[in-house]
Amino acid sequence: MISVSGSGIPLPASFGRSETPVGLFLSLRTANAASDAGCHSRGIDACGNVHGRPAMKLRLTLTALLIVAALASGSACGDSEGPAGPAPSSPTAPAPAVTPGPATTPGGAGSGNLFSNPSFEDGEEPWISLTTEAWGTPFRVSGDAAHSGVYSAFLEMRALEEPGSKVFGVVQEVQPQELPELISGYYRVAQWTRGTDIQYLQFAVIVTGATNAPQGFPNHQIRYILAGIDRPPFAISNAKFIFVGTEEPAPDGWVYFERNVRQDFIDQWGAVPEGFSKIRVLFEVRYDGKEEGVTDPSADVFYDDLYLGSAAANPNAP
Ligand SMILES: [Ca+2]
Repeated sequence: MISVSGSGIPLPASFGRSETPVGLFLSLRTANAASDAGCHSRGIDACGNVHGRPAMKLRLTLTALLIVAALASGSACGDSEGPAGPAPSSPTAPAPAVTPGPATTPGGAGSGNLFSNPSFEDGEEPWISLTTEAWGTPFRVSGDAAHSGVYSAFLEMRALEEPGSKVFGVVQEVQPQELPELISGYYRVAQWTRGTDIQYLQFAVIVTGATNAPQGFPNHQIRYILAGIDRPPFAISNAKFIFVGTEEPAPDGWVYFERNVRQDFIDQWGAVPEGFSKIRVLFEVRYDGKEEGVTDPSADVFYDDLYLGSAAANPNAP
């Protein structure tokens, strides 16, 4: 089974940050346990609350003597303190892991589109490609093809010798208060060389932090297969697959796609997600389960005019 992060679920940046200060604090405590002077003079920050408060309140000679005696025993800032008590606050303390985002991400030209720069006419931002190991060459904005305007997002899939998965995609995160109703857009496949069984186009909707969804998952996903395969590419517990198209992609020509995301979450996960912190949407071409040394899989794929919003305001309706 492939990792649940296969289509891009990197650990949030705050995850790593939150550990560093704790580790640093433990290091300081360890160091101070071996340094009587540092422990005693720095009070709360260096030694923790338990030892800090009495040292500040009581400056009686007897107390000082007792503390010196305790330090001499090696226990004042040592393990006897145990893990109780939070890490000390400091200017370098990490921000809370979850902070409410803006109500909405500005849409394209007041269209009600939750995606910014949905037609790639304003450069790359805020679209990104992920940088996890499974991801290949990042997308780039290209003038070689466009459904509207001059530009589109270009994904150039090329296979490496190494076995397994490789994802080529363009991604945007939004933070609406409610799950949008509709997702739509266009893709165009300019070149397609099948070189392995599991080679396909998909878009994926990943909802993080839903409070009313089945618990025990890092997030809740629906992966929409657009072309290339007619069965799930692998088992993954936190994703449902919907097959929008299962044929080999037609060469050239823009292909329209749309799905009612709200209805799909009801059908697949039992409810429209609520209370979530963000929605990540990924548009991809990729392969999975490739054998080592096979370098035949190849594709040139464009995405353009991507939309996320109400069905009534869908500008892509053909
Ligand atoms: Ca465009």
